[in-house]
Amino acid sequence: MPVRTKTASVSHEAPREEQPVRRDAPDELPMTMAEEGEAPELRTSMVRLVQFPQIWGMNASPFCLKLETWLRLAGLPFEIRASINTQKAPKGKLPFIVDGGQEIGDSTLIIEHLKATRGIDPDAGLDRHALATACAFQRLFEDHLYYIIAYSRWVDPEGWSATAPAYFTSLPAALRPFGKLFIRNAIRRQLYAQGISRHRPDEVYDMARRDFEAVAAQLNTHTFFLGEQLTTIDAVAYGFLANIVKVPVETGLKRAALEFPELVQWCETMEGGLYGDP
Ligand SMILES: N[C@@H](CCC(=O)N[C@@H](CS)C(=O)NCC(=O)O)C(=O)O
Repeated sequence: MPVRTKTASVSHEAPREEQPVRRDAPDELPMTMAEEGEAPELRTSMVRLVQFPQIWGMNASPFCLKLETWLRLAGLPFEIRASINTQKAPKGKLPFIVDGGQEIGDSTLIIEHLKATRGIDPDAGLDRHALATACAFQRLFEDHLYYIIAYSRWVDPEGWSATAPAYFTSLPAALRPFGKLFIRNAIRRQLYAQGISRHRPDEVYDMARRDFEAVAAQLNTHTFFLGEQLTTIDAVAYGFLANIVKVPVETGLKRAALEFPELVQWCETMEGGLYGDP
C-alpha cells in the first residue's frame, strides 16, 4: 500500500512498469562473467528467509528485521521460515537465506548477493558521499547501537522483566528457568567482553542518545535517510530503531529514543509503507 509522506510516496509494490529491471550491461554484472562477455541469467527463484520467530508482534532481531525490510523495499518475492536453530545457519547466526539450494548467511552479504543475482539495487543512484554516509550510519546501528539494545534487554533489570517472559515460550516449561539463566549469562559474558556492560546504565543510555541525535539530524534533512528515495540504509535503520521504539522494553534506551519524535514518526512511515495492508 503506497504511503504518502511529507514530500514523497513509498511503496514496496512497484507499479508494473517499475518491476525489477533485468540489467544486461556487462559492467553491472559480476566481473568474471562480464570478462567472458556473457550476461549471466538473473535468478528468479523464490528466496527463503530463515529468521527468528516474531516476538511482540514483530521480528525482535534487528538483523532479521533489517533483511526482511530490505526484501520488501526491493520488491523481491520471499517466503519466511521461522527458526531458533542458529546451529543450522551457515555462519551460526540468523538471518540466513536459502536461494536455489544455496545457503547464505549475514544480512549484508545476503543483500550484496541479491543485488548481484536479481539485478536490483536501491542504492544504484547514490554518489560517493551518500554511500560514505550510509556506511558510517550502518556501523552506528550494527556495531554500536546493537550492543546497547542487547544490554537493555538482557542486562538491565528493567528490560529483563520484559525479555524473560517473552523470549522462552518455545522451550518446554520445565526447561525454561535453566534456559533463561544459561542464555542470559552467556549474553552477559559477551557484552562484558565487548565492553558495553562495563559502563553504568546512565552512561550506556547517554551513548545511545548521541546515536539518536545523529540519526535525527540526518533524518531532519530528508524524508528518508539519504533523500526522497528508500535505500538500503533505511532498511538497516528500521531493523534497529523499530526494535527500540516499537517494543515493550521500557528502559532508559527507549526513553532516550522517545525524546526524538521524528524517529518515531519515521518508523511509522516505514511500517505503514512496507508492512501495511496490501
Ligand atoms: N552480522 C550478522 C549478525 C547477525 C546476528 O547477530 N544475529 C543474532 C540475532 S540479532 C543472532 O543470530 N544471535 C544468536 C547467536 O549469536 O547465537 C548479520 O548481519 O546477519
